Amino acid sequence: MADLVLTTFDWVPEAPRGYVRDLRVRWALEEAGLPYRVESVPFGERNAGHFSHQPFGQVPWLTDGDISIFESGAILLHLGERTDALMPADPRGRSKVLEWLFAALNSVEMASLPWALFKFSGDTSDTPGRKHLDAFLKARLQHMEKALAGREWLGGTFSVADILMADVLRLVDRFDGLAEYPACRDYVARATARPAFLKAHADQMAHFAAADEQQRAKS
Ligand SMILES: N[C@@H](CCC(=O)N[C@@H](CS)C(=O)NCC(=O)O)C(=O)O
Repeated sequence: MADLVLTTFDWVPEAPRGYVRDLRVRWALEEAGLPYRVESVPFGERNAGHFSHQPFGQVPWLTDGDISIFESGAILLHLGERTDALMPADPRGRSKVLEWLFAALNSVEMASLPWALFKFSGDTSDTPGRKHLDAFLKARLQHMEKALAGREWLGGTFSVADILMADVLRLVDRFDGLAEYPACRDYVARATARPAFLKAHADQMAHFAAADEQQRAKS
């Protein structure tokens, strides 16, 4: 089996720690029990080598032997195709996972990310654009609340779609945006109680803490 190498930043500020998207990939790799190692690229200076793997100068990307893949959704799909632990092999089960995987990214995160960026920035202005964003997210969450009521996992069994959807909703929960959506909140709690998530999260936090430590040792 080819080596799996996940690349993330060497350091990020405190606020996004625990939410950097390499976590989605770590989580999937831990769920699947696939061995991997983590490499770092500078957060500050993004060189041509970085852009050759990730054309927006972002993280994460994954190399699987001589294949290099960017976009967390594409990476999770790639891993899902390697193991039933992340995506069922039968066409019906697979199509369920695919639709929810794209829904997480293209229907829910499309609304939740701009909303969360306002929250991160501390901007509390009540502009028409802001109200529009709040309403956009609310509409998506109302539908997710119905979709998740009485359902443990989106595709029947746990899959990469749940990794993406739970990670997307978890960021909303961080800013208390799920207060009126108990099924969404329970789903996030259920997903993030999984040992694979806990390990992935702890490893990401340790990765960035080690960078702080190295910085302190140098100064
Ligand atoms: N759609 C991309 C987004 C990747 C992304 O936003 N990465 C963030 C870290 S979570 C990043 O690299 N931010 C630095 C930047 O945009 O310059 C994915 O899901 O992989």
